[in-house]
Amino acid sequence: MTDIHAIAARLDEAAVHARATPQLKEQISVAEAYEVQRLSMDRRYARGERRIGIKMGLTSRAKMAQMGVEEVIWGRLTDAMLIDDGASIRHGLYVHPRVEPEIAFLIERPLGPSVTPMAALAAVGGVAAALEIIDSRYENFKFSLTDVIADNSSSSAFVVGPWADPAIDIANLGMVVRIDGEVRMISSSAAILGHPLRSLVSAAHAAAAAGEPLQPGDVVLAGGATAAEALAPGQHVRLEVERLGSVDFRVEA
Ligand code: OOG
Ligand code: MG
Repeated sequence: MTDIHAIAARLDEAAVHARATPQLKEQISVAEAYEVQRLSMDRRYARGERRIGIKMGLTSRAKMAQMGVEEVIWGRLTDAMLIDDGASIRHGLYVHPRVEPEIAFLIERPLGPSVTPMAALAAVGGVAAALEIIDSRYENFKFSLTDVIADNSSSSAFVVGPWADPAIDIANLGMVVRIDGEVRMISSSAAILGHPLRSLVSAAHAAAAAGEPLQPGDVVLAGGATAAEALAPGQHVRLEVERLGSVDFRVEA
């Protein structure tokens, strides 16, 4: 019998000690992988972390192609993962961190499991440029669909820019990432499932189905609009999203 508690403990330890772990040998279902994720999050909550939202993953073609997984996934975000806009992260706290440009939503009204994009938008209090720092706990950043789900969809940290008016049309906004001033990634918010609101609809569904529906104050990350880039100590990363504004952070050793 597969010991999903043992898998959750192994993945949590890998994250805590920033040490890569082999991919899962166990054949588990997608439902079991989400159960592992929940159990690993329980370990974080027991250490005092608080869930503050969820992140969607593999919502763009570029991300699916980069990771070789063709399924939209989700994970939980905690207060310990939230980095202040303009602050620094410590490279040594991660296994092999990467960064990707995203759009964030701030939830203002509860969201049930089946909402239309328009109903989802009506529950949003703000939208912002965001940078997600992902860090797979698996060796060489290689994983299967169930591996990555069990690993909380590589969640490790995120930075959110100033909240902008949700009335701004986010269908097709230019997104540019500069690393040390040099343009390194260019995309559009349309790369995220054709429209970032589709990702929010998926998030509402996933969260409610897991028994933890989106609540006022929750943050939702819609997913990377481009393939992710590896981070190195000393870098300064800045995302500018047309009409929404910008967000940045630094990488220390
Ligand atoms: C999985 C997490 C994907 C996104 O925005 O697509 C993700 C990974 O690529 O490690 O966060
Ligand atoms: Mg992401």
